[in-house]
Amino acid sequence: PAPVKTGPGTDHAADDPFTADRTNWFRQDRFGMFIHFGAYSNLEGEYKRPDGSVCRDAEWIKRQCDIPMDAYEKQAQGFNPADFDAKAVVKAAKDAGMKYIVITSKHHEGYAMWPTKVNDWNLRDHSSFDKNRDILAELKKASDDAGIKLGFYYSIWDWHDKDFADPATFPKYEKRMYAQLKELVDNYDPALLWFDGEWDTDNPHNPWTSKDGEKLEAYLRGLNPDLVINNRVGKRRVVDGDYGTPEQEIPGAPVDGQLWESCMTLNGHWGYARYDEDWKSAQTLTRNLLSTTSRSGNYLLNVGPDARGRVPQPSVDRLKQMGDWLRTAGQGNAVFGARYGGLVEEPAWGSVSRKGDKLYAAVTQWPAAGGSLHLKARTEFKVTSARVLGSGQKVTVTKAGDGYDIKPSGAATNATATVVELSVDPGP
Ligand code: FHN
Repeated sequence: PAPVKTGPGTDHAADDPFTADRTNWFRQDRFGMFIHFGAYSNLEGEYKRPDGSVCRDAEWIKRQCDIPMDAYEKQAQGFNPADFDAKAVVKAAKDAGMKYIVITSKHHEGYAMWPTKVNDWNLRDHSSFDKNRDILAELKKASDDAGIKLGFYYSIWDWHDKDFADPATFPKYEKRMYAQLKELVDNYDPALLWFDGEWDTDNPHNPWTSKDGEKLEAYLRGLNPDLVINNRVGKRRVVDGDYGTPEQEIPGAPVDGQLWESCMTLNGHWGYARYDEDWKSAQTLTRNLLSTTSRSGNYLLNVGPDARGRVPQPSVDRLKQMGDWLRTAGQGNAVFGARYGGLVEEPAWGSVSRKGDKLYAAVTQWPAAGGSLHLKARTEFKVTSARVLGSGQKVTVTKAGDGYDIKPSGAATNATATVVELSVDPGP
């Protein structure tokens, strides 16, 4: 393939040209599924204390509800996600148009969701689950069969491992962590590792530094040079790893020359919380995806399976609606393989992404009848034609002042967004 440009105006960090090849798929795919699934899921967001009081949280429930470790281990013993259906999870991702999946292999609780040999705090050795099953292996096979890439979230911060909290013994924990990561890379061949918990809030002793992160990153690249690694291996400096990881927000503008991915929940929690019915609409979720793409970012949208391993139906329904919109009339071209518009300023009425010689203006606020939408040009370019995807609506595009006016004929609009495809000649 042609050498990929790096630096401002591209998706690549100026000082990280070799990243280009490794992250090509990541940059094209734009849209992934995050899965938060662990021993916390077994509580489904609620813990009944011995005194009868109820405490609520999701993946942080052990810490936020001050559950003693022995009580937490006891509840985990009853964890039995027998209904976890990897094919159904992958189908839900595919139906959404998602191209990759990142599942929590180990969250801060330290509980490994695979049969690790490093300790017995894991889904095979400490649960009521079928000891012959391996959900990460099931998900890997289903992902491979469906042509979807699989990545693993791994928390550096570990509430269960006693050596984590003591600087004198932290190296022992670090050794176990390296061994677990080697298991994950060797046994499941993930495309991506999503680190988290490289910081600590209650544990000032955690001596983890960016230097440790860089050492870990070098080790992992030695295991597999194609691994895409996020920036949470160090103290979340953007240049650590391959891409930045804003969370629950869409950065205000593309960070020219940087690659990033915004992770968000579908409701109010990462892990499953039975009481949380605050589901975002498919319209909001699709607009988020269009907006992140228009700023050269990826969108990692989360689902939290329940204690039996089932993805909540409201999540599945919204993901299907997103995929249906993306598959309509090529509207997905505004996302897949697309990036920061570059030629125009971001408008207030929507977002603009670019794919080759096409600009995709995703309109979310049409003007009153007779009005038009203005696109302010950042550089000289020509519009050679324009069409609305997904409807018979006509638009005229005319040079106007510092850019172009898009004038719709008639008022037909698309509840989620109306995509106007502009063929452009970007000039020399
Ligand atoms: O503490 C975690 C949290 O539980 C969740 O996993 C998010 C997802 O990005 N990461 C941390 C908070 O930044």
